[in-house]
Amino acid sequence: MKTIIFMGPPGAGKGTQAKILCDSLQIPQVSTGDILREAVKNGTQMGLEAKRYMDAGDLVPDSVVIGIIKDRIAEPDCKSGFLLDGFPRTVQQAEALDDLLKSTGKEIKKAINLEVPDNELLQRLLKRAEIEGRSDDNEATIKSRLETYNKKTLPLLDYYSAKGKLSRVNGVGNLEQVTKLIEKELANFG
Ligand code: B4P
Repeated sequence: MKTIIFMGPPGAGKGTQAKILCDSLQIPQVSTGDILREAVKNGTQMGLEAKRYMDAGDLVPDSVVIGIIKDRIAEPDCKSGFLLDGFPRTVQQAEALDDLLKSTGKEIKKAINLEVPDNELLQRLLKRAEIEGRSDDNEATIKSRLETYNKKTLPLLDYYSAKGKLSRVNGVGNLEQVTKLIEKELANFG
């Protein structure tokens, strides 16, 4: 069962690498960021609530994203595995995920953390701002997203390390180089 988590600071390349890996592993990419942006675009109640947090560089409340994941991984395409891109982002989300999986006899096999220094992250996200115009890719919000990451998401590394599931991967380099490093970490797992 291929059950993988991609973690890392904003702009580390989670979404970029998740797409590549999901194509080759033939499992769905489950990105909470993409699901939330779609809800914002569609103007749903959940999207309207989420937008306030996203634009401020804060995390959307745990109860909202845990609900999203619960529904999404229950869909038929997730039956034989999935790659979670950007979830969990807090210890509470990780614990809820473990409980959800346990109830269906599954567990996370590998948590990949993509590591990129802050100055490079800032450059990447400012560049993306020019290309895609995402409302949370401006300098003030990026800095606040990085602070949120350090405060709320970094403790997750200890969480997965203690379970022997964490792999730290250097996210600096061209796309192919980073993909190769991730593939090496994912080799030999069922
Ligand atoms: P996400 O959508 O997860 O956004 P991200 O962290 O900015 O993206 P990512 O790391 O995937 O970067 P990408 O590959 O695009 O979250 C957005 C917001 O949603 C959060 O701030 C939060 O508010 C909310 N949210 C999402 N999940 C949540 C959760 N679980 N709980 C609570 N709130 C949640 O790469 C960035 C850029 O770098 C791209 O332009 C790319 O082209 C470039 N790039 C990638 N790899 C590169 C490389 N090797 N070299 C150079 N450039 C590279």
